Amino acid sequence: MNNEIKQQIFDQAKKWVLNAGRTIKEKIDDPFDVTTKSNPNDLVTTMDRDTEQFFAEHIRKNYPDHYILSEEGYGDDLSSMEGTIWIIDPIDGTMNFVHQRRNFAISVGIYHDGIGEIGFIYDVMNEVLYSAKRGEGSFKNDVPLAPLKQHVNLKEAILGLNHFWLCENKLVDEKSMQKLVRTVRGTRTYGSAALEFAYVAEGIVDGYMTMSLAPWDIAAGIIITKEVGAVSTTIDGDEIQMLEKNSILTCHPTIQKEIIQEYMKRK
Ligand code: 2AM
Ligand code: CA
Repeated sequence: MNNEIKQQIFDQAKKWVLNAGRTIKEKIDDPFDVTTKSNPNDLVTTMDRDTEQFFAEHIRKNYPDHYILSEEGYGDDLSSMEGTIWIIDPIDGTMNFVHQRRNFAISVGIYHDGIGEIGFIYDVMNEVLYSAKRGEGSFKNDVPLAPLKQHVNLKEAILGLNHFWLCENKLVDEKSMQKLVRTVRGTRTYGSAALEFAYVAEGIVDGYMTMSLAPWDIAAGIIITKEVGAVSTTIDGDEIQMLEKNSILTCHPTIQKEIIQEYMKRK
């Protein structure tokens, strides 16, 4: 993707993200329908669907040769990362949206032939836009984010993770996770994967780990964190496959190996 086209798509996508955010904020106190999807805690609202439809309609009209991979059904059924693909979560953190009316984000990652080129994570209620173009750094409301500091000691790190890691589960040894929680300085659970990625990019959290996320939860976050020097892999240290569900460890590079080797004990 050449720079001129990239800039044009970036400017256009930014306008749509801000517009969609403004609409959500204006309607935040309106009643909306809540239904469940894969499980009783997997929520979707009319706002999720309306926002995704807004993006899909605009993308299809303006970029008919682009593809869409998205959460609520307005996207394409894709089997390859070839071409230009908009990977969209209209509301990441729907549970927060429903219960708290805050701490949710719009997440848009734009990939070209499998390479992450443009990312937006918009914290709607705080009106904070994280953005990145590949090779040009990341920004928070147009102010450049500093590259991550040189070194992080795991003992002084704050990690984003939820409490399921510590419950008995089929994936990892919870005893090993308990040891990790006792080792680090602190843990946080924000409930929006996109915002957790944004906080890693901002350097206010040193890592974020999660057991299973869809492409739209991570697409923008991977681009925005990479630009400041964070690394994203599965919890086994493998490359993320964007068309599948993945476990995720995104963190400062100096703690990545230690977390994987010392604490991610598979069952
Ligand atoms: P969502 O709000 O867009 O569904 C919550 O810990 C994070 O995990 C959110 O980013 C949420 O995204 C994501 N997530 C992905 N799949 C989920 C599921 N099946 N149930 C709940 N949260 C899910
Ligand atoms: Ca969502």
